[in-house]
Amino acid sequence: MRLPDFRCTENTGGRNYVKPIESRELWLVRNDRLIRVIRTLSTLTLFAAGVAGVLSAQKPVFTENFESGKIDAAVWDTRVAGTATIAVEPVEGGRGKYALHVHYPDMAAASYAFVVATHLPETVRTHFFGRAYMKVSQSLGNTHNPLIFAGEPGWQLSKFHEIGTSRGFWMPSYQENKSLRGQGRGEITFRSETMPIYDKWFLVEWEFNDDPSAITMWIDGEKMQVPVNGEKVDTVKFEWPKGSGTVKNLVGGYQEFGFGARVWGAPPTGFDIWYDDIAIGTSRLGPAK
Ligand SMILES: [Ca+2]
Repeated sequence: MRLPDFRCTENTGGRNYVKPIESRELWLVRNDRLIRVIRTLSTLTLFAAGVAGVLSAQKPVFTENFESGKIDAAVWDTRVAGTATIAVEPVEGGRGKYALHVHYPDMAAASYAFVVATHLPETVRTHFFGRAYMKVSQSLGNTHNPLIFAGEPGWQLSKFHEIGTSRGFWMPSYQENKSLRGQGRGEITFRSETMPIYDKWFLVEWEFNDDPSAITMWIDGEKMQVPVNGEKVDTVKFEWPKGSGTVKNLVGGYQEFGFGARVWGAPPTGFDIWYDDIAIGTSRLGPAK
């Protein structure tokens, strides 16, 4: 490398002289600083790549914003019984133009309407986080209303974790709906003291775990506490059969992810529920970007 010309002229007391060595040293010091800056930048670049890797790991494995304007049959199984209906429709004031709309009529009995995603990857088989924006038209009444579930194949005759409501409050639960009554069928429910927000879009997030079996929920970013044995807890845990000590593999792997509405009983007054910007991932997802 050719060094620059270091000679510089100073005027001291009317005499000019040259100080080449000092300038050369200065150049070398500066060059050394430059190398250190380059090394620091390289380290920062590697760090940034690491952060990007972590962030990409947080990307959802599944998203649905319904902006195609229809229930995509390649993504969703539609499971409907009785008079409840489910469809993708334009929604004023929603998230984008379209959302998933479930209508549950007055006095409807033995009815449900769900869309179920069945092709999610192995990475969310045992443990996953979910997010959805929801709007609920009015009180969901006192009945037990399953709304969101994840479980083994075959819903509604399957084992699954569920988010529903009961007596008008959010209620996470474990459901063994696979076996016949008296032959293992049953449920573990934890009714909260938190009501759904009505007539307004809100964000619901959840963490489902099959090892150990547990559910955590957030409403508009705030962790929902649930009373268990007189104490408020952030996470409800399941043991099945009750008293068995078995707390893992209750669901047997999440292979179906369902969104809709069902009512055990017949609500005097029907209701409407909208879902939008649904996402599933391996870590907490937060609001839609
Ligand atoms: Ca939408």
